[in-house]
Amino acid sequence: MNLVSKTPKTEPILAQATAKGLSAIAVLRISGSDLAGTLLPRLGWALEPRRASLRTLRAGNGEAIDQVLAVFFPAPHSFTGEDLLELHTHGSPAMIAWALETMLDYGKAESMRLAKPGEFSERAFLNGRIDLAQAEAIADLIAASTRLQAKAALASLQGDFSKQVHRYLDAVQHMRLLVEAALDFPEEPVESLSDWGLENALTEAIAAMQGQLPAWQRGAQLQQGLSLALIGPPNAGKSSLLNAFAGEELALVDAEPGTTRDRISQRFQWAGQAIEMTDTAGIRDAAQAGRIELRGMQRSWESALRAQAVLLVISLEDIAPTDDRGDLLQRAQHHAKTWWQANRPSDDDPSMAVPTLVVLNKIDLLGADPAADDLLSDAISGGATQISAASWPVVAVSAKEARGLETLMDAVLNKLAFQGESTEPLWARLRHVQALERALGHLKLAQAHWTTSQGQADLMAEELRLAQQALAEMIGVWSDEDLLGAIFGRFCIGK
Ligand SMILES: Nc1nc2c(ncn2[C@@H]2O[C@H](COP(=O)(O)OP(=O)(O)OP(=O)(O)O)[C@@H](O)[C@H]2O)c(=O)[nH]1
Ligand SMILES: [Mg+2]
Repeated sequence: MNLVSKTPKTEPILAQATAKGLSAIAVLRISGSDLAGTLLPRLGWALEPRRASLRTLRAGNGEAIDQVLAVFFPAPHSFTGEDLLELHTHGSPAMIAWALETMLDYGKAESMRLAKPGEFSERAFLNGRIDLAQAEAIADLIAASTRLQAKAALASLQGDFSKQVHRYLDAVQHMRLLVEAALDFPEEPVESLSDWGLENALTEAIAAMQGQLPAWQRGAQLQQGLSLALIGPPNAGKSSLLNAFAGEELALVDAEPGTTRDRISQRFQWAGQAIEMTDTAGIRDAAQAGRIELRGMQRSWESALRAQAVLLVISLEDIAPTDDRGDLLQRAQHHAKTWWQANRPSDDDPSMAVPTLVVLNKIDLLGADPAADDLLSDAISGGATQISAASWPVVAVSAKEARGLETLMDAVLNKLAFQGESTEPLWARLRHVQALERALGHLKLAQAHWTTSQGQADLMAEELRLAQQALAEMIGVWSDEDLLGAIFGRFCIGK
């Protein structure tokens, strides 16, 4: 069912696979259909497959360019599926430029050219060495900015992700066969499809895919990074909190309310998770705010809407004092909710739907009060200080002393269901999540056709076909050229 047009691309391609600039060693890669019969003889090299050999690379006039380590991978057992030559040269940019030029000269007869970004991986895909999801995993592995991302991408490169998609594909393929059979034998009553297990197969497939969807969504989030917005009244310590997480003085902090006028975003890593945190202008009664302040506040709400979770920061100074720390947190939660009710743009504002956590800041102001120590030590151990019953957990922190940050981040990840599930997130891209959602949608329609209009096997057949198509697009057994161009265009050159 591979519908990808396999136009043979014969011209050899060449690229520096390592980063540009001065380095000890650089790697040049050449892929082509018959390097063994063309390039190698011209270089005057006989190379044992997959063995490193020390050779002198010479220009056309015989002048020595460099001592190189040459490794030859004959087709089809190479990364690209073609003949692949790797040269480990020394890392002088001038020398590398000379080596590349020389190689292009040697390969002139076959129209050797410099590779486009991702072209080696694209050939690997077109030659069936890897599927599309694996090709994307390579790009993600190269681009990974956290260990967790790298781990997830590697698992996918090794085929974990593709295997799962194949299982869904097999299930849908099986259902298609049943329905097509029913269409081919119209004299059979359609109810017999049920006897053949179609109904069950549909229910099972939907349940399985539905069950996986959150893990995929988390994987895609892992890929993109988790976005958090700091929202709250002026002076609560939002900017201080951003600085505490970032570990540097990014945003201005001042005792004067209204210090922050605009959004400031910072990316950092937390327990392997890439996080983008946005500090926003403090929000207060719009009637009292000036023109610029109003625009800043509007941007704060926009940030809340775009974030995956809102950290509603309030100050201990705004909570009526109490010795009972459970009570204190209750009051904090109540205060936060009242504040939100009074200040949100409108009742049906969509930012209301964003998962929210209450951050009770400035807990250090309780001073040497043993209750404060308890609160913080509890907060640090993630104990009873989080009230999650009312769906807005409260976490006590001190931005000034950078305390309680870990508990806060744990609570965020918990709230977003990042924890407690498999510690190995499944690598997925937004593209995959959307394709899975589409496939699910079609299966549900097929199910609806089954229950509402029994006998409409042709309608079911169409939905199943579309579901299969959506799944197949993920691993590239059914892709169009535009999609491929978009995917491989984002690769590094030399991959
Ligand atoms: N004691 C104490 N003071 C804090 C803490 N966090 C912030 N502050 C102080 O509170 C004041 C306001 O802090 P900011 O971080 O500017 O507050 P903000 O929420 O960004 O304020 P706006 O930008 O005006 O909305 C400053 O004087 C900070 O030093 C804290 O954890 N403990
Ligand atoms: Mg601020």
